Amino acid sequence: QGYTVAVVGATGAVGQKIIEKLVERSFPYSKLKLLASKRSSGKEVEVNGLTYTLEEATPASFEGVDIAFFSAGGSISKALAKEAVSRGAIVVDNTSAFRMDKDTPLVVPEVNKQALHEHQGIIANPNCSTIQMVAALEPIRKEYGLSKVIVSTYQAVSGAGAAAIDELITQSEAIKEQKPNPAILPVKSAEKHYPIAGNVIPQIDVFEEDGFTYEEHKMMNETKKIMTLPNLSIAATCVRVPVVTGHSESVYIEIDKEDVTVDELKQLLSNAKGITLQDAPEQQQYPMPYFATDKDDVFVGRIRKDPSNSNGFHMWIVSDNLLKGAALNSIQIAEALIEEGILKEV
Ligand code: A2P
Ligand code: 11C
Repeated sequence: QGYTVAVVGATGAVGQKIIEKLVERSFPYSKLKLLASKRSSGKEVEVNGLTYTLEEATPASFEGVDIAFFSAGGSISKALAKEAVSRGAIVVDNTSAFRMDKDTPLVVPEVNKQALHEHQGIIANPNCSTIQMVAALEPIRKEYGLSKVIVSTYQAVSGAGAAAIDELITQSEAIKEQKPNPAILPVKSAEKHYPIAGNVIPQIDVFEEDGFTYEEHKMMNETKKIMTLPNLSIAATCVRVPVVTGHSESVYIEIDKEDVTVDELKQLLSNAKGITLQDAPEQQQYPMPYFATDKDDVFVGRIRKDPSNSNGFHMWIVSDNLLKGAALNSIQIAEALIEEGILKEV
């Protein structure tokens, strides 16, 4: 007894983590449908001791599915998510396809679980760099209010998919030959590609008219929507670094309350669910992506008061972009749908 679960993009960097987390967290599934492109159709994968055959994702794949996790790119979600909903499934979509639609809840459960009740069949999982930031900022907003955010990211290549991981590894192994032949980063469809090994690329996703990239717009717009702060002053600079997994963020915030101390912020964050405070400079203790990999929590450290604004604080936020940034948050959304009685009992 349990739910029929589909994973679309089951062979991808995030899809594989979704499968891992379904098993690890004992998600109550009785049937698992692993869907990918035609290229993968017929391949076999083992999950928790059982062998599954990958199928091509088509509208008919969703017959009888209760919950479908989509992580195969925005165009696949646009083509198939509504097909899944029309066949009775609830979709948790990890792409940007529906995030800003007014009828689509955009959810980080510890921030806005109640938004799930408004769903019309699709629930959007936010962008990875947004999730870890709002998870860390929500306890602060709740206690002290939040008026401004300026964030610069240091994002891992796994955010750009399995092929980008291969690109970094291949280039790193051949770094002395200096013939990197970049083909994926910064944006697969863009005219120019740059090496990522030994480099830092200040472009994630495509540029928009105002000079910000789509990734930067995602961070700004999604944060306002999730935190229900439409007038929040927020700006993002998103940067790709040669790290396989784990996004890092330098975040400056301004809060509404006067005279809050660094120790009070630390105390607040150390009690927050899903947050690990790693902030002991005297012991060189601070979050790093190397150590955040394969961990569920969002790690926060380097908390300092701004030298010229007593309402301003700086901090460093790190999390595994494939877990809390993607797969884990998606599963937590599904778990919340069950807890809230939204996903029908089976
Ligand atoms: P496939 O391995 O068959 O190409 P990543 O984000 O790591 O690049 O992974 C992308 C995921 O999206 C993979 O699982 C990939 O499957 C899947 N995918 C790509 N194109 C399609 C498609 N047309 N239909 C369904 N899944 C797709
Ligand atoms: C990256 N944040 O690191 C992106 C990946 O909107 O879900 C996630 C893209 C998205 O490249």
